[in-house]
Amino acid sequence: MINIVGFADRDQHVVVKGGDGKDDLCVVDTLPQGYKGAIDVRFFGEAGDDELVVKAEGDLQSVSNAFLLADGGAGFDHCDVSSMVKVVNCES
Ligand SMILES: [Ca+2]
Repeated sequence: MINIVGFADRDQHVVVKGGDGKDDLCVVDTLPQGYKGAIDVRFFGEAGDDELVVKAEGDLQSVSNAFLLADGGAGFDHCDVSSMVKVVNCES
């Protein structure tokens, strides 16, 4: 489980890579009250059959620009994401 807790006055730029093998990865991005920055969170399962959970929570009202990605990569991957997250290469 990876928790991302941003600062109210800073942009977020995050890349997580699972590497080879079967990964069970969970990331929750909790935005503080009054967050006005940009979000760029990219989550890669890479090779193997992965379980990816990517969620954005907290104060999303004033986010200036958001890009959240869950990319399962090769293998048979399962993704569970919140509404803002773009999903690619996930089979279920
Ligand atoms: Ca994969």
